[in-house]
Amino acid sequence: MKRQFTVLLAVLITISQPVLAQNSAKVWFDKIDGNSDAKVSKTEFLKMWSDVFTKLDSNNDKQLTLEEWTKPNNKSDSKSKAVFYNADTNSDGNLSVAEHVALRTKHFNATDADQDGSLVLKEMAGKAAKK
Ligand SMILES: [Ca+2]
Ligand SMILES: [Ca+2]
Ligand SMILES: [Ca+2]
Repeated sequence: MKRQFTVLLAVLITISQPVLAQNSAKVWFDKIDGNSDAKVSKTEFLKMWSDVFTKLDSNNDKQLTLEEWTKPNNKSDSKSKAVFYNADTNSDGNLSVAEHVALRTKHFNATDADQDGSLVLKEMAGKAAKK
């Protein structure tokens, strides 16, 4: 189970890389789509990110520091830092659960091209490819 999660995390990280976008979007999609109806609802999407949050929050204080945010991927590049600082709306240097949910909700809405409240694979792959 733990190993599976690591794989999922790796897939999530990879999704922002255009070369592998199509493939990894499919893998990612199938993982999140819990009831396999070929749609990812906002609930499924946020549930998945809430699991990621818990996993990243290594000291379980319900706050992600920049270090916790970047450590698992070894990604201390400026892009993931920028995402962190943007999401830290009260600028206290931590991402709270609420700030994280707000960030992912924004992502969801941006990815949901036809605004029907669920994501299909095409919408996810399209978003990843555009980057
Ligand atoms: Ca923490
Ligand atoms: Ca904050
Ligand atoms: Ca949609």
